[in-house]
Amino acid sequence: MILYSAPRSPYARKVRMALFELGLEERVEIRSVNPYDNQPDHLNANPLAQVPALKLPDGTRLCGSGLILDFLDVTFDSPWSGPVDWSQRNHIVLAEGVMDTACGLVREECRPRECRMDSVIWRLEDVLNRSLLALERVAEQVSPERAGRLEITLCCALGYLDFYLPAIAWRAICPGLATWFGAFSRRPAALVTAPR
Ligand SMILES: N[C@@H](CCC(=O)N[C@@H](CS)C(=O)NCC(=O)O)C(=O)O
Repeated sequence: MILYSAPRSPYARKVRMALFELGLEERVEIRSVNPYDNQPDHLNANPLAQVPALKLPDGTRLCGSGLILDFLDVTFDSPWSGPVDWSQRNHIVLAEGVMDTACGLVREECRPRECRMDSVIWRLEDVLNRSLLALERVAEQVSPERAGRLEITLCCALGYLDFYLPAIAWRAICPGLATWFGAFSRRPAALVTAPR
């Protein structure tokens, strides 16, 4: 299997963490790409020009972290397989949304000052705060000993905030998640894949 990845992408990190937690890291060749370089083999794997994308030995291409985690879940005996817990699935969607919103904020803040739209930034910050507050309620359900899909997604979203948006004081509104994140971040899969 070939994984098209980028060292600082929180979406690619989700997949790399899942592979590591499943003990599959030796079975995957990681190809680090800059999505904006439009490398032909990357575009061939993902016409959206995004990472992550996974190419299977039979040539099948899987685009996006959600689909790739679904594939790993179904194909390998993942710790997050089992009966569907809809409330937990909703929290996973919220954690994915925090990642999307944080990426949107970083993109907006990277624009030249005169092109930035304060109204967009305020809205994204508002969404981030509200979603983080909602996620604080799962602090009692997550454990540093379990690396399920919710934990992996949360870790990558919060790690992205720390790395790219350190001014967002999420620990102040999410003390429970902050404690969990501190412990979960010491797992080998989190250490090996941390953005740097
Ligand atoms: N929904 C996708 C989002 C992937 C994504 O946005 N990846 C970013 C890197 S963090 C990317 O490749 N951006 C390049 C672009 O959109 O042109 C997923 O879950 O994997």
